[in-house]
Amino acid sequence: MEEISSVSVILRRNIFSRRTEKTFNFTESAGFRGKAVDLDWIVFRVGLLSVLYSKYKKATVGVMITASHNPEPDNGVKVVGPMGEMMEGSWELSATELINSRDEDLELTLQQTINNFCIDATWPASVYFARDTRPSSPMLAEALCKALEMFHCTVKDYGILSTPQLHYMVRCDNTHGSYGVPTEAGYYEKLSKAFLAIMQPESNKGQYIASVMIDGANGVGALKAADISKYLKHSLSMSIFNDGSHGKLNYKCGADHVKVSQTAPEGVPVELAARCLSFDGDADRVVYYYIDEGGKFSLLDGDKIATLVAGFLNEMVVASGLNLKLGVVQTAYANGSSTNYISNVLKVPVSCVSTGVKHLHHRAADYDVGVYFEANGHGTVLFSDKAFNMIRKISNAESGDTCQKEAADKLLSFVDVVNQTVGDAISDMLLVEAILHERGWSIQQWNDLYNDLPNRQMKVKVRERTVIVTTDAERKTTAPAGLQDRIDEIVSKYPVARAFVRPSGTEDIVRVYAESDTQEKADSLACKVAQAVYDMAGGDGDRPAELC
Ligand code: G16
Repeated sequence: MEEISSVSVILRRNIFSRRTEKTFNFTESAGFRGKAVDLDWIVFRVGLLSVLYSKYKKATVGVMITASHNPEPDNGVKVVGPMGEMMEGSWELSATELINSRDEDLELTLQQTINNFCIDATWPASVYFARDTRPSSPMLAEALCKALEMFHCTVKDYGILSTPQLHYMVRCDNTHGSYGVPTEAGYYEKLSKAFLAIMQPESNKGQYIASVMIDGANGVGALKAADISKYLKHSLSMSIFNDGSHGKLNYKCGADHVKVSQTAPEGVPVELAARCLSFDGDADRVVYYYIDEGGKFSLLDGDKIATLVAGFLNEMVVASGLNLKLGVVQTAYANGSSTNYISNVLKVPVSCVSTGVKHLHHRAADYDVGVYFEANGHGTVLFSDKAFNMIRKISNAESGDTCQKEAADKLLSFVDVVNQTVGDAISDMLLVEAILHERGWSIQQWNDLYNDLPNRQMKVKVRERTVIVTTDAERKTTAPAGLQDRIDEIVSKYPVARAFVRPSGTEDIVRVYAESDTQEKADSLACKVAQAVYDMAGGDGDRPAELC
């Protein structure tokens, strides 16, 4: 590939040259994240990677510039595969090598990637990209463009999009429109048409059927929620707060803040019993919450969404007369009560995988209908081709059971409300609202399905977080030596307790999760486990015990 030599020319001019000796990791789910000021050269290299990935896949791929839930000064970059999935795991190593390669070796590393993956260099690459609302994103988009321009590939710059919107665009392009139209209007039209078919606002005499208060995390989700509201007629009234007009991205607001702190965000006048929800910075996560009559804050996180969705879809599948395998995929963060509810009340199979959407997405694809949600609110539903075709067949049948046909018709609308490419805060909100409408439930009735075990998450700063190595879907550690025994010993002193630790893939910290039968015990357990991590894994800075 002759274009590769122009990479060296650019680097010789000191543009986008590697500016540090530090080693970086590129992960499939989170891509790469760090302080935005240090990232232009990394984004440039990810641009080169995306061109090779497109040639390898012989399809359009995507690049999203975002650091999602991270603070505003951070930024990051992710690569999206042709069907809207995350980049293949086998490319993670090459991505990491490309980022860490010395400038003088970059040409060779690119060539090695071409050889390793037997890439047809003549294939015309196609890369779609978008960015979130961070002030640093335009500068990083320019670095990306510089890489793409060198390869004469098809490039489409969507400007500001939510992460799931970009995933949707890439899939639409590669399925030649059968998944949808690869424009923002196409996205809004697809979702809203399906939502309106379920909600039927015309029957409600100009009154809104449902209403929500949205915390947009001062990010892209606020803009896109305002856009789709124009398509939703009187089906859903949205009051949007933290819309980015003032206030910092993800600061004391947004899905991650609400989930971890288990408190309402700043900037949202949470009203009694109102359905409130928070998106994260790139609108791929959503969590719900409300204040009850006793003034208590209740959080309905990804686990509550998964149980609502799985319970409803399971009933619809049965009502359609179909024999489809429906299952739920969770991670170790899933509240123990949710897992019990899914297995013992819904009687639906549930599996646990490592953190990161790509793990959940992959496992969910084993089911005909796979519902996956991380407790943090990141998730979606996958309908296999088999499931879709069977549902459509019942729906299109000219004779047959009317009730089964009605259920199948409805299921088809649900299929189209869902963005199956990746977790999508807007699509998930519509999915939840549609199910609550079908059930006739308030947020409190939804919450009453089961009681969460009290739980606590903490962060521990250590010198090198990769010293923590995990196994069993991150529920146990294998290193440093003795840490798991120490955690087991601590946990054994608490009733109905569980705790685990794992290195974060998006921040330079170790995460601790603990649950027990009271909030005090969950807090105390988290503190003790955090202290064990600090003591045994090279703690840095404040001792957790002092923060507890
Ligand atoms: C990203 C992934 C999520 C994952 C999260 C974990 O979230 O997309 O699937 O749950 O990272 O973060 P950590 O490894 O720091 O716990 P997001 O929303 O920030 O892109």
